[in-house]
Amino acid sequence: MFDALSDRLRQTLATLTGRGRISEADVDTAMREIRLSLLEADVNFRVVKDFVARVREQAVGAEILGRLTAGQQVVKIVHDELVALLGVGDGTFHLQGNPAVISLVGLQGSGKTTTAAKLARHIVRQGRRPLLVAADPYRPAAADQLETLGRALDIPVHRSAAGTSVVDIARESLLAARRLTRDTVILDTAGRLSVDEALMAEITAVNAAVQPTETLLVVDAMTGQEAVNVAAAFAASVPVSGLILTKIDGDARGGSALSIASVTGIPVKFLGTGEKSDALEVFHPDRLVGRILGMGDVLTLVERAQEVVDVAQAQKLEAKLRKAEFTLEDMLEQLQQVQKMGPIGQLVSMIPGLDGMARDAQAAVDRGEMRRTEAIIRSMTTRERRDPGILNASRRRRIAAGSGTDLPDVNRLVKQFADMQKLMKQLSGVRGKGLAGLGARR
Ligand SMILES: Nc1nc2c(ncn2[C@@H]2O[C@H](COP(=O)(O)OP(=O)(O)OP(=O)(O)O)[C@@H](O)[C@H]2O)c(=O)[nH]1
Ligand SMILES: [Mg+2]
Repeated sequence: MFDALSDRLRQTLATLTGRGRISEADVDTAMREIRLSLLEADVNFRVVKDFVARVREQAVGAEILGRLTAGQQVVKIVHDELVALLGVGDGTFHLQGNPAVISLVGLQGSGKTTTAAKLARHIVRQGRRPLLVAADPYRPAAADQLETLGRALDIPVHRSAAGTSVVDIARESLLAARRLTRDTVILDTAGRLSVDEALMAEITAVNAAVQPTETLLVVDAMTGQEAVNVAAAFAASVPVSGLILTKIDGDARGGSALSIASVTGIPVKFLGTGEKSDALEVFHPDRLVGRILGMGDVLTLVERAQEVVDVAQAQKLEAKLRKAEFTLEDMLEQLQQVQKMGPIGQLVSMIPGLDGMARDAQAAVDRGEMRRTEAIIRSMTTRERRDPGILNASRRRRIAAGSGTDLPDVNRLVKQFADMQKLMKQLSGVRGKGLAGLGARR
């Protein structure tokens, strides 16, 4: 679905990364291209406007312009802003209570019944025991469809006697769940042709009667901006806790998927990617953006790093980084960790936009600079390690002499440390979830 957008964005960003230094005019050209790509992909125009303004503002900051690898930094900014755009609100899928109640709502044909089966299968794999509920009192065929799906997955389906109200169906299904020792109830409600008061009243009544932990709005991504309007209308009258975008596998341009969370303020929780019961993906904004921009596989990096870095330590480090308390002492510890990770050039090159740094890092290892770095840090006082800002010329000379290195070596390290601090801050700033956060989620 995102192919066209992906191609254009990649092309635009490639012209930036190809160049060492970029000017404000380069940024403007790139922003025009990005704006067009997004509009062509059918992203809501207001969303596009804000997005481009935010990216431009950061990209034009004096810190970036004219610097080497500036283009790559712009890529990073675009990446982070896209993640922020998609990652609105609390994306967790909540299953509290026994039984936990999940209600699926949405317009006719949006994919509720199909998605109910997909969700049931999804949570079975997490060790739960779902009960599917045909909560559509109007069409017996709807219950038949759900029963067929349930049978194929070996998941029981509850249906009440014809003519039972939705609220009563929901209540009865809770009793059925206890009887059948099922811990999760998934309500497949009736769809309507339009967002009307009767539909909203029904959803409100069901919510009051059985208090779902999740009221998920199922929207058809193929309907483009209409999907955004529908979601906004629902959100305005009933408490919707999350969105499920279906038919992402279709040939729509994907713009609704990119703007819907930002416009409605409701997090996307799942994507429907096909008609089969296994075609459901947990929504990870960072991964989708990675796919669209085709940049390095940060998650692979995280996995690799996790194999050697103890999670608790990583989290402690991350907290320090975020509070800018990361010191040279921590760097010393990190150096030792990094050496355990194997070829670091390879590792760092998996982070988008850091190819140049990967080469530098690998070269540093090859030249034995890690050991020299260690010696320099060991020659510092504790106070100096914690606050390199106090390292004036005479202190630096003393450290150089003490570690058997030269003044330029010390200067370089202090500068590298400052750069590293900046980089780590960027890395840990991915929606407030840094390396440890990303890793711990898996
Ligand atoms: N390609 C594709 N088709 C889907 C997806 N989700 C649902 N469909 C198809 O969309 C059609 C409608 O799906 P249903 O699950 O019946 O929709 P519904 O919301 O339950 O419809 P009503 O109960 O009539 O309101 C079916 O043909 C599904 O196979 C998806 O993610 N991808
Ligand atoms: Mg249905």
